[in-house]
Amino acid sequence: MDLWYTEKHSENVGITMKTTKTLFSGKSEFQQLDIVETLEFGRMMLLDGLVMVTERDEFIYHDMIVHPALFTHPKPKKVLVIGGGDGGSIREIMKHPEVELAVLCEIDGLVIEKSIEFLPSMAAEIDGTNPRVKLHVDDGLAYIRDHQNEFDVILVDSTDPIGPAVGLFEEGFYRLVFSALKDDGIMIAQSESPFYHAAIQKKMYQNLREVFPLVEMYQAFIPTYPSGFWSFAFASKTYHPITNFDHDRAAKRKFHSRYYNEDLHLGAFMLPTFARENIAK
Ligand code: AG3
Repeated sequence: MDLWYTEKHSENVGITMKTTKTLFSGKSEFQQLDIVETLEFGRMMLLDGLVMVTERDEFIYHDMIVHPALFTHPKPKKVLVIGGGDGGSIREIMKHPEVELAVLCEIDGLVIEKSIEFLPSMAAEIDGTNPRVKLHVDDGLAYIRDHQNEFDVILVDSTDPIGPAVGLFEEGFYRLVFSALKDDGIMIAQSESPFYHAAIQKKMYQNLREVFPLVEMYQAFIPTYPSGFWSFAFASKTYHPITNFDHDRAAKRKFHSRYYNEDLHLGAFMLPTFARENIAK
């Protein structure tokens, strides 16, 4: 029997993968969670039917949500991840020796629990054994409301702006992130596909510019996300991702990264014209 899974990327287009078994399927208080085995991309986690991560291409997303900010900030000691319950972002943050503490604030405890069980290559650092990692099962909005002037870097590792993540794309949330950051803090947020999500990007970058003095977009190639062309927002109080980039520290990094490198860091901020236009002031 052939079992194929499709995520629709628009009314008329989708990505389809052959699957061999379902490892977990269940509903939490917030969303539907499925973890399936695919032939081409290894294990895959879906939230409300949308591809969040696959074992084969998650390295691209997690390299790119973490390393550009951590090699731009001169001393990233305290980092917060909002969302990211699969643990992939925390795994990459832990490769930076400057980081003393990484806090994961994920709204859905079931995502953490099932990632530890079925996605160990991502979740290894969130199983409670690393003293540099703290876990909070809480709404990101509620969490940062109680934290001011505390973090060097905040990563918003969210789903699409539908369901529980809607609030994470709004100006009010960005204001809370701004105050939770120290005076020279950086925020990174996944910012959807420039190809399919122009309207979402326009609003999101407008909201960010209301709050942060410096807002840039950078791109990555992620095969299993809509169009394969994905983006991240770099929002910052002082440091610029190119002029303040610590090229030397990135070039001498002591870990292997299969997507990120010191040259790609610069190239990722160069955008095709249509992507630039999505976020034009
Ligand atoms: N964050 C999900 C990005 C959105 C994917 N969208 C989609 N498939 N329609 C991934 C979290 C990884 N830590």
